[in-house]
Amino acid sequence: MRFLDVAKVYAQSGAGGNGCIAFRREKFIEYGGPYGGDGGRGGDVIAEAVDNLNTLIDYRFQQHVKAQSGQGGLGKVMTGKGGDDAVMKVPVGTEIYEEDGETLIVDMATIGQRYRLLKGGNGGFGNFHFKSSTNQAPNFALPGQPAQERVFILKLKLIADAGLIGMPNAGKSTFLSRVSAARPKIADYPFTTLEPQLGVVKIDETDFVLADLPGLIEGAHEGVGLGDRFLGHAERCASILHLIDGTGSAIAKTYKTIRAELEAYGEGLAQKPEIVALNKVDAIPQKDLAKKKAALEKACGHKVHMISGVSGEGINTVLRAMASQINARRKLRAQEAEYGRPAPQPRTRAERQSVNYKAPVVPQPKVEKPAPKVKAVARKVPVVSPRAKGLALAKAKSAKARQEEEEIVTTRAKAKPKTATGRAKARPKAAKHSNKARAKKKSRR
Ligand SMILES: Nc1nc2c(ncn2[C@@H]2O[C@H](COP(=O)(O)OP(=O)(O)OP(=O)(O)O)[C@@H](O)[C@H]2O)c(=O)[nH]1
Ligand SMILES: [Mg+2]
Repeated sequence: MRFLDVAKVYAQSGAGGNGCIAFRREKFIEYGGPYGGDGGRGGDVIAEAVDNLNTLIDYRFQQHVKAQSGQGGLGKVMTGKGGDDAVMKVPVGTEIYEEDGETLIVDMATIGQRYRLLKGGNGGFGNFHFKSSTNQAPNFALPGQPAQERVFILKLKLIADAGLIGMPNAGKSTFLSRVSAARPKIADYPFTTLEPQLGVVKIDETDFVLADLPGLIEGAHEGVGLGDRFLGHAERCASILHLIDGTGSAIAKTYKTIRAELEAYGEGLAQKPEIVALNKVDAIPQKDLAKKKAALEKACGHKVHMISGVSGEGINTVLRAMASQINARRKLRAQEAEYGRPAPQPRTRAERQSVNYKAPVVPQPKVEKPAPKVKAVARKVPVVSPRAKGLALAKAKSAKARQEEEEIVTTRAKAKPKTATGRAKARPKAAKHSNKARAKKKSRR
């Protein structure tokens, strides 16, 4: 089966069914009234990631995906049948883009993931829906919503844990066939491998998927050779094994050429940690071995593995190095999955009211709170200038003196005149109430 990793698909959702205009006509039932049902919903277009697909080849032959339209409403207030959804089955790792091929809509990265790409139209309301006291015989209904249609670009980025990159004839396919049960084509001419090949590798306790990618040459980012489009499959890899043909002469230059292509491709590929291996050591003369290794180490700036895909030398060491990188990422992903899970939703009222309803109910021992410490707060002493102080003093003094004076006056006024016996003198009677005054009044009359 051919490998296809890019496909263009025209998709259309189902239109909604029209509402029905009908009236109830029955023997002995007068004024039956409106009786038309609603139209059925149109089907959606849904993308689903499935396990048993490895290529988008199906979309080479089926480029149009259409969901069913909803049926129109019927009399007796019968709703039309809804249209069936169209499910686009894609391999895990497929990215779905807009027609421009740049705007990512969804990344179908997990098995069983479903995503609605297009929504089916709603069915129109039948005339039964519009009956009211003021319009008891509506003779109209609504049409169903139209279908949506769009073009999608599907790009498959294989979910391999590790990828093999290098120049053509570096021995990538030989390496894959040595470490896995995959049987890719091997030959001593460039571009033997034209599409990615996958194999499952088992080392110690780790199983991982290794992808053999077609060879890269200088200018691949400009489309030279097979171009760099297969590098997309290395984007998701946790580990990248860079193989260099040890029998060649310009080893450092070869390494730098591939690095330049990774840089030119972008997408963070050049920043990924890589494992560098000098391949075909079985065919390198012993005297050149150290020199070539040193040259490559100088070019890449880190450890270089010496391996041979034919004799199997150094292969297990390289696989262990890859497995440790893969395990580190798997651990990270597991932690992400554990901590990043959606929070459980409270279902009952008591749960909703409780702040942390998932926390185990453990009786907590009572801890007596220590008395709160009272802090000594320094009083603020207002800063008063000596002149203001003097003025305030003088003011206070004069106020005091005035008060004393007032007190003396009031006590004097209150004090009653005393007789020789010491008793207070009786107050003189008012003149008009005295006997003399009365006698005077009488005489005047
Ligand atoms: N001596 C020796 N020859 C090797 C080794 N690995 C690969 N070869 C030979 O190198 C040639 C190319 O090997 P492939 O595995 O097809 O190389 P490739 O990197 O897959 O090449 P492309 O698919 O064209 O990119 C074949 O003739 C292999 O027999 C090795 O470890 N030692
Ligand atoms: Mg090959």
